[in-house]
Amino acid sequence: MKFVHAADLHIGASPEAGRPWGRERAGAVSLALPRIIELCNETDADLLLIPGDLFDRQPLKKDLREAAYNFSRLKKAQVVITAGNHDFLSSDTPYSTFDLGHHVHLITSAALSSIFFPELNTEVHGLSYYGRVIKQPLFDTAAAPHDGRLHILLAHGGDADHIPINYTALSSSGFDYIALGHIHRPKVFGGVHMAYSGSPEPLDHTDTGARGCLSGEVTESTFSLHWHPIASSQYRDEEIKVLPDSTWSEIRETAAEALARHPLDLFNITLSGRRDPSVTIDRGQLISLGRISSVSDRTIADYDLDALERDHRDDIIGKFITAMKSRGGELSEKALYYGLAELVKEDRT
Ligand SMILES: [Mn+2]
Repeated sequence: MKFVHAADLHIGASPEAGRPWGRERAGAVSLALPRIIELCNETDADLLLIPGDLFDRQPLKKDLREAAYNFSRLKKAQVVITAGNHDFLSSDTPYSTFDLGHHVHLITSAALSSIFFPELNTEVHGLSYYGRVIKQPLFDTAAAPHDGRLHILLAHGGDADHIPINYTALSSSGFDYIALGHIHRPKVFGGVHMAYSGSPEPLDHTDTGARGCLSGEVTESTFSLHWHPIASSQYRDEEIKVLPDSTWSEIRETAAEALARHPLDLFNITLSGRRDPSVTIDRGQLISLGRISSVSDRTIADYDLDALERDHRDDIIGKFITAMKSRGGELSEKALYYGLAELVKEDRT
């Protein structure tokens, strides 16, 4: 049985909303499902497994119509979906009853239940959320029967408020594959048939690294799993080391060069090191270079300590320098520079 495992598509999410590249990011999120469908067709998959948060919130009819159209492009695969904590089911959501296609199966049960595919000799188990929070470890007691069928589990969760998971217990539950959802960073568990596919597109600036989905094949005796980085871009953490003689233009140029190296990607810029006290880090100017999602300034002003101590020997600045110098150690040195930045600021006002 060949499968594609994709979770946490969060259709309808608009990361980076309000930024010039926000609409493009929203477009990338909505393009993930057609890409996954394409992968199903290319790999000749029998099943598309979606363990939760296909949608970013309870879907409207128009969201469901779009999804149904995408699913109609599948040449062979049948789809099994469970609802997660974002797109949880309720009595009034059209999600529970909408016809997504004869080959698309939403498991609507709040307790573990299953769908059997006789032609694949495969039974897919799962449950759907009916609220944002489930604190009970509903998957820990799941067990696959020994009945000659292949058993697959869809499991959305893994933190205290969203079905906590004992991965050791789950890995010995006898399932031929456990398709996990909810954690957006992909994770394949070594030695056991269990994985988080992660979200196919990064959804937040902390989602650094490649994003995509998984494909695999399981038989009674063999198992394989492949990673497909299908995301249109990724977040990168970029550190710019500032030196006491770096000018602002030079710092800005270094950031621009990093952007040019990965023109499709998004950046979290961290500035570190010692800067000339007259150089001001202008976050707005950096962000206006484009595709910079966050700027963190960890630079400290590089003061001429001896000159300052001499010039200010009768006031608090000089006394502070003398006191901190005598302490020694890396921490005191940091405290000295941070404290000095504040004192000098006050001295000027
Ligand atoms: Mn989730």
